[in-house]
Parts: sequence; C-alpha cells; structure tokens
Amino acid sequence: MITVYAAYNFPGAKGIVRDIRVLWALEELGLPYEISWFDYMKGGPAAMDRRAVSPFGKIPALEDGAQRIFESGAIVLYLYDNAGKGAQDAHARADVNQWCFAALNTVEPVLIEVLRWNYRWRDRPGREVRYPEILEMADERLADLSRALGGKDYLVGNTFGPADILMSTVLDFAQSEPDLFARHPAVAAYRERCRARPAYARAIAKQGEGPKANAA
Ligand SMILES: N[C@@H](CCC(=O)N[C@@H](CS)C(=O)NCC(=O)O)C(=O)O
Repeated sequence: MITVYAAYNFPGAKGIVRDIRVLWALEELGLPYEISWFDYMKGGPAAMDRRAVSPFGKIPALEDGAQRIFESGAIVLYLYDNAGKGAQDAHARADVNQWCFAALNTVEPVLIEVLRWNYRWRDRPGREVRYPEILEMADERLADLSRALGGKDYLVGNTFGPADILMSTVLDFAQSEPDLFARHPAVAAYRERCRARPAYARAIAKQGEGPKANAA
C-alpha cells in the first residue's frame, strides 16, 4: 500500500500545500493509497519527527513498500513511472523532465515569492521595492510559458501528465494576483483546464482534511 505523508491543520492549505501534487497524481492514476496526516499546528517538525520520512522535514513524502521518496516532483514522476505511464525512453524522459524542472526550478521560485509577499511577508519592510520586482519577474515567466504553450492544451506531447500537475500547482501560488493571469489568458486557460480534471477535484477534496478523511 502506498502511504502519502500530508498535512492538516495547515492554514491556507487547500490547493497550496504541495501534497496536492501527490494526491492529484494518485487520483489520476487510480492507485489505492492511505494518508499519514501530520497535524501542522500541533507539532511542527520537532513533535512529529518529520525528518524520519523526509531529510528536510517537509511534506509531501511517500512510502511504497521499501521505497521512500521525498520532493513532490520526484514523487509524481515515480508514481507515473511505476504505473507504466511514464516516459518510455531517454528522449521522452528529457521532454518530461525539462518541463518538470522548469516548473519547480524556474517558475516556482518566483511565484512562491508572490505568495509569501502577499501573506506571510505582507508587513515586511522593503515590500514596496521588492514586490514590484517579483511581479515583473512573474510576468516574464508567464509570458514565456504562454509562448511555449503556443496553443497546446498541455506541456508535453499535448497529453496531460506529471509536468502539468507540477506546473499548474506552481501557478496556483500566484492566485492572489489575478491581473497576472488576466495579462496571460493562455496561461489562465491552461491552469483552468488542468484544474477542471475530475482527479483534481478528488484530490482537493481530500487535501488538508486530516484523519477524519481516512474514515470517509
Ligand atoms: N521542494 C519541496 C518543498 C516541500 C515544502 O516546502 N513543503 C512545505 C509545505 S508546501 C512544508 O513541509 N512546510 C512545513 C515546514 O516547513 O515546516 C517539494 O516540492 O516537496
């Protein structure tokens, strides 16, 4: 049985905490799984010994028999590969990987700052200087993504897959800036297309629900 380590009691968790990526992949693939819930507010890293499942004490993490994995991107790719729905050769793997890395390495670092400066860092000194710079970078990333999509529905081979789970959940970090999406309608439509999938609805319904969701 696959066990996902996910959080509950995590303020603002729905759609934002990265365990959504793993729940979404599992729902897309139709795999059975259970969720091991961390009460984020109660314990934090010390109380729940999160480093036993993930070296950096972060969620999500996953166990599949003897296989333990951390990092949402690595977990999503593993799930697709292990289900026989991953890339079939090195060329296809490169096509998928480049978009997964782009989501997590090129787009996420900018958009997570949009989120932070709008919530946790709202009153932090220097916002009036830093935030416009962040928005400018975010705008550039979305413009580039829009060009790269070039009218396609999905990022790789025009078929929904791991890169879309990662990219669309990364885009969610900028949801507090609707103007960004208004300026890039192809990106907005891409995000909505991904979020309209039934597997996303099932995943978002479970995310952050805590132990009561296991009983349901
Ligand atoms: N790069 C990691 C980031 C994981 C991460 O930062 N997780 C956050 C939740 S979205 C977390 O565990 N935060 C709790 C904490 O740092 O105490 C991934 O994609 O899995």
